[in-house]
Amino acid sequence: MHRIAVVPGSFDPVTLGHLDVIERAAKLFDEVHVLVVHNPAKTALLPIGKRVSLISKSIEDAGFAGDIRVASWSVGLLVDYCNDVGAVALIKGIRSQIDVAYETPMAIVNRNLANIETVFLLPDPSHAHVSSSLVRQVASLGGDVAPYVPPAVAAFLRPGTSPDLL
Ligand code: COD
Repeated sequence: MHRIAVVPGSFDPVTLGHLDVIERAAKLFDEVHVLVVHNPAKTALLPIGKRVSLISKSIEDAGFAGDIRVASWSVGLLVDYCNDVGAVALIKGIRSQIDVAYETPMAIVNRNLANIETVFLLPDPSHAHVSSSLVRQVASLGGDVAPYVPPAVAAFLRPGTSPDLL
């Protein structure tokens, strides 16, 4: 059986923690869709299309093995996308008990809605403190985000990058 999993997120921007989870997912599933989803609870830094292109470039640069596709979704439930592409699982990265508490109710609702299982993956501990919101804050104050993000994102967010490009 060809098993498809979806790795959803805001990815605003994609971080080394996200990439770690994407690489682990690609080792477990035959096909992985990295899905950029607008989270209305967060104020966005990058437009969706730019997030998609930065993820694609970062995956290509990292040279991950496996069938990894990047897409975006804004028209309904996450599980609707899963059903559309025939995915059997959602993948969520877990950094701490806070992530477990945030993700568990969504995992149960997604299973009730469409029988889609959620798989929780732990990143390498070196990425456990990394978040997109931290990266957005450091970048907006002119700091260097290179330790937390793939090179393509660091180059894009380097101080001096025109806000018009964002
Ligand atoms: N290491 C490992 N994992 C990480 C790291 C890190 N350093 N940083 C983030 N992650 C994980 C997060 O825990 C999360 O699982 C994922 O990566 C994405 O993180 P973000 O911050 O990019 O994205 P979020 O948290 O804003 O999630 C956006 C979603 C749209 C995925 C989320 O809001 C969601 O699942 N919404 C459900 C929409 C829906 O259909 N609702 C109805 C039923 S619940």
